[in-house]
Amino acid sequence: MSARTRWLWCALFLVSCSGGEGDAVDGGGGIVILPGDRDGGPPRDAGPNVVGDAGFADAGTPRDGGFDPNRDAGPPRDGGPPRDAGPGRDAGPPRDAGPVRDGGVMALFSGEVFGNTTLAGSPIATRSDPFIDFDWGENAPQAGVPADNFSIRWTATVRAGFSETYTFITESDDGVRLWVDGNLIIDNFTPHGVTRDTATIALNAGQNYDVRLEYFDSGFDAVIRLLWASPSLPEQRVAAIGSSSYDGGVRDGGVVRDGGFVGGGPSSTRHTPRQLGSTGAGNGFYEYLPPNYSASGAPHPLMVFWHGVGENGNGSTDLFRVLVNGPPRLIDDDQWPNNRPWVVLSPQHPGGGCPGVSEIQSFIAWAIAEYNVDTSRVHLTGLSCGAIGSWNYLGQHLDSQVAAAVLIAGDGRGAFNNAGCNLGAVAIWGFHGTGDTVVDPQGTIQAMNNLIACTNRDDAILTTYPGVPHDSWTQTYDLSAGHDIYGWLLQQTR
Ligand SMILES: [Ca+2]
Ligand SMILES: [Ca+2]
Repeated sequence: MSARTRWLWCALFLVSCSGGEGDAVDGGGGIVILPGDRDGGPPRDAGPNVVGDAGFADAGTPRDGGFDPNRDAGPPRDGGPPRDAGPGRDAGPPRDAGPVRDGGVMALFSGEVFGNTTLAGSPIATRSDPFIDFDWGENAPQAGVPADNFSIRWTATVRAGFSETYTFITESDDGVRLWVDGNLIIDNFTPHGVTRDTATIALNAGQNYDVRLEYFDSGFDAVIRLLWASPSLPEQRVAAIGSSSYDGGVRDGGVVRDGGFVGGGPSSTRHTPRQLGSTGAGNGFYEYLPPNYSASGAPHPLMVFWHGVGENGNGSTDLFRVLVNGPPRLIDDDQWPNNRPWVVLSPQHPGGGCPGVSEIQSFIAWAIAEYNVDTSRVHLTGLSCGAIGSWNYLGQHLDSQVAAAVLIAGDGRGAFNNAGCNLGAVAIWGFHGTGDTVVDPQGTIQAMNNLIACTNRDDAILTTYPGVPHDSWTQTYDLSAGHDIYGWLLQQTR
């Protein structure tokens, strides 16, 4: 969802979307949902140490006896060669040869481009697009195609998320016509300036539909967009459905036709909602695929992000809440650089409370089987309730799936009590604002200091933000606090 859409939603539903969630936790016990809001706390930069040192909140004197401020500044403390430098870690044959692995590829609109306005003759070029959303101005749409007097036919398969009346919307300069499920529902194949056309059609949840859009530009500007909306679906670009394993074998709309690799546009173009029930996962989730991801290429690291309690939801109509904070927000806002190599999955926890241990374990297991990912580089991250659940998961499953975790404003005391120094098998970087009145900062501080005191830890880092309230995640995930969590995670292997 765009930032605009998100704020509209926030306004409509009176939900705090900047902080996004609030929860109170009594040492891993019961959760109390508060009207939490990061704006309710003291100003983020009011702490004595925050402003002075380029805004690095943890640059000050350690406040938590035993915490060495240099721990997160120097080279890796194990002093040895990088742990992923050993021979052969990635040298094996692609692990994605099996039939399962071709899930998760992104489907695209497949386009044929013609050198006239009537789609006549043979195509002069082809193209593959995650969305139809273009304003080419007076330029040509691509190399080898004229700037005027061209036409494009796009085809794809889409899937309805709801059994509702959908409105299909085109914005075009010049002509457009649109078929859904074989029905010509928009027919404005005439020269014109940018024009919005709409048509409605009833669709059924979970059903696949063929979409064909034909478009031409006869001169001057060239614009074409394809959007849809329903009572439950905010207006947004139409996305083709995502993978052969989800759709029963419709592969030709997808990456197979495009050399087998996902494209390299802005991050949001590869971010796809996967509603509960549309995949084999136990949660609805948002899926981000990095550029060049493919089912058969080099495996990518996997990041699994768990949100806070305010973003809990049913995994389908509520799924967009996942976009409120953390990596999925950055991805959706195109603030996620293409050189971050992870497949990022952001599941939505249903019901109340925080995600459970088995819920997290099962989701990761499914993801590892479904996507072409490097199982030595599975990284877990979460904020608030998502961090609490992740801590609890680590306390039981240690490094059986995960190499490292970045856990923000959570509570790891129960995990340490459970696993003791064995928790050190996972590299953990814990963050907490000391002004947090929603989740006790000691939940992170005590757990991390206990872990740091262990001799067999892999890597353990504590960063506190003096005076910062519950929302310490925004400045952590967007790197504005100056801690390169992404670079650090990529160094961590299992
Ligand atoms: Ca033109
Ligand atoms: Ca035109």
